[in-house]
Amino acid sequence: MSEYFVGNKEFFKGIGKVKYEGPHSDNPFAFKFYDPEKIIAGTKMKEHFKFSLAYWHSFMGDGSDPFGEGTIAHPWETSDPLETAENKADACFEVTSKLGLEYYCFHDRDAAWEGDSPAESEKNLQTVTKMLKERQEATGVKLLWNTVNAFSHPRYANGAATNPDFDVLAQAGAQVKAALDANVTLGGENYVFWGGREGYMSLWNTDMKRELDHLATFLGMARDYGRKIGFKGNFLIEPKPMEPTTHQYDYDAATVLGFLRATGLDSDFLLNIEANHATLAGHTFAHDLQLAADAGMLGSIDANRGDLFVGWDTDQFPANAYDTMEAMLVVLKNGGLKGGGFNFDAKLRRNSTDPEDLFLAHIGGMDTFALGLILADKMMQDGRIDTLRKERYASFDSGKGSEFEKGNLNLEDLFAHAQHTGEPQRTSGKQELIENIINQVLFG
Ligand code: XUL
Ligand code: CO
Repeated sequence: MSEYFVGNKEFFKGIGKVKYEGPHSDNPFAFKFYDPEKIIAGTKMKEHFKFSLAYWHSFMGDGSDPFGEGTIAHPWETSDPLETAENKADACFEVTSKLGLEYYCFHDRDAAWEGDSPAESEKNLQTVTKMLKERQEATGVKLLWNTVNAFSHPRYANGAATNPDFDVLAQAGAQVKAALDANVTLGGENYVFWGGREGYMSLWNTDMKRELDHLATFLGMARDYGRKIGFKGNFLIEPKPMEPTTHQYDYDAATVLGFLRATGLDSDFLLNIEANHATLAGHTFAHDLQLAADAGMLGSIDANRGDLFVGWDTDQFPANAYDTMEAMLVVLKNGGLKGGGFNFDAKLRRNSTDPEDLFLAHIGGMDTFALGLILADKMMQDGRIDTLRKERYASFDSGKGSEFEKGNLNLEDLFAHAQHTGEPQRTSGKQELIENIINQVLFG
């Protein structure tokens, strides 16, 4: 038995603790770039990231798609839900410990099973919470966030907190109450709301205003309950533009920021930005990160990647260092995330059927972000791009431009200034130069 085995059963025998061996190692089970203790930009790599495993993809995702059944074996699945839950808990803490992932995330229905009533479901979750707590204590692995699955059960076909039927909304409320209780027992650092089916498919049968008002009231109730039972972390909203509904109320970072500010929820709720959700909304990952950071509301990250040739949420493991470099530039300049971490909301491809693939995927994801961090730091140290960007706005640093930024001018002042200065000189954005510098810094 491996020295890193922590539960009752070991599911990935033959795979031991994954270590850093550096960029020249040919060991597929070693990190090439992720060196947890290494200091980059004044902070240990592991502290920059707080990497997390996603229970749902790692232990529930079986490679099935709308065209075919699962392809990936789940040795933890049995006919007894209690035994299956315990097996999954063992698998979770085995994988996190062996990979050096310091955190995990789960939905209520990933970890526990649904009962015949809210009280029974709550009891099941409490049973599993005990198992998780024991394993957290044995390994030191912590809960980054948990959430509820209020979208898979048929009762949620018309949404959860935005369902037109109050009885369904109350079922979702019961789930959130039990999940917040579990969070506090487990010392969860954040709590997530992803929209699920909070949106609509046809405006003909939808009262959008009423549904959005209900969502705000529901989120406020969750906040109040969480604070009452001692939850001190951040509530996070995870934007997504589509899937499963046509129009999701939490479309993208800008939409969610507007909603939180309009409803006064912005003092307790931050954003959890997912790469593939940003790209589905027609933005880059960095765009949504930057919006959240500029608002002081960048809470956490769901680290994955989409396939730009495919128009849906493919939830692939990160592998593109150029994208992670852009993301890490935003995070570094923001001074990190506000209490969150990097959760691998990512799944294996349908044809990645070897048990070891789960390890290789996480190693790749962690290495790609580590590489992104190293490159972002290099870019910041080079400094040329930051200087070019700053210089573009030099006209606002003094004179009338500076008066404008301070709010000291009116429209007549703009008229007088325009009349006085005449046609402005054309100024290049220098995009090609910047792209050349990026390649030089990365590969030079
Ligand atoms: C769905 C998604 C979810 C959330 C948690 O696209 O990203 O897994 O992260 O509910
Ligand atoms: Co996600």
